[in-house]
Amino acid sequence: MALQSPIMNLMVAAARKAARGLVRDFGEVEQLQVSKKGVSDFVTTADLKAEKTLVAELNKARPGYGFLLEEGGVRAGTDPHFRWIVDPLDGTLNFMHGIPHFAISIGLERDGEIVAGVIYQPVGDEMFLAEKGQGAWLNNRRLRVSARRLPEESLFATGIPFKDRPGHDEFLAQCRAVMAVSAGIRRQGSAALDLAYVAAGRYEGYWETRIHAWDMAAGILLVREAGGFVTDLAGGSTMLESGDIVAANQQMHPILLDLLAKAKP
Ligand code: 2AM
Ligand code: CA
Repeated sequence: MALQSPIMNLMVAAARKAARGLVRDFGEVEQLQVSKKGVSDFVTTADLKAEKTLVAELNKARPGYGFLLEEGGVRAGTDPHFRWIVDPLDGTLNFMHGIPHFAISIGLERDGEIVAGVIYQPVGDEMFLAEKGQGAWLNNRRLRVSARRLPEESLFATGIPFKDRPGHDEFLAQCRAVMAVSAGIRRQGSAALDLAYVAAGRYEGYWETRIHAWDMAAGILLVREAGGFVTDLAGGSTMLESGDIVAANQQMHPILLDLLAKAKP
């Protein structure tokens, strides 16, 4: 592994341990297709177990740090400076449907700034790592955002607001605007992996609205450490609070911001 600091080693070990349980449970999902309710309860349990493992592992090594957890919410720590931001299973709907595109995301915040991030896709064994000032990595390979400069050659990722949430008309307008100028749009169902893929140069850009801090904390650092730009929809830095995020390489970031700003339902 290219990034070898104690904190990275801890985050990687915690992610691998929680992933073993998730992969085992993922293998069971296909057996459970008989009842939809059965699958959803099973996945909720898998998700909670993974979160418990992550909390236990991280807490063992850094007992004072607080947590912001997708399932467990805020857990205050005794150290006021550090906080883990954890999504134990990003891409839950994929997991539930037997689609192997899901990940564990762990971000570490120091005084409000993300300083370390791990996104682990266990089925493909892709470990995305970033540490502030140390670059972004996929397993042992240093990552760099894509060098494509033309929208018509660029591939963008996004996410669709869940059915019981607002924002569908805005989303459709945004898609129309991006579709009209780009090579294509992907909607793969894991915000954490969408960001990791921007860092890896697979997508030129990604945007989504109304998501959560745990979906994006680690991914924000990955994209920035790979040389990309990350802002909210207004070009500011309220992503974690607003839930709106635009991430892209240097050339596509202003273009994507402009397209989204002009897209009106
Ligand atoms: P999850 O799988 O942990 O639920 C899909 O667009 C991505 O956004 C996933 O990473 C999903 O996380 C996340 N997400 C969180 N809240 C969402 C919402 N209200 N609507 C759509 N996606 C949401
Ligand atoms: Ca999530």
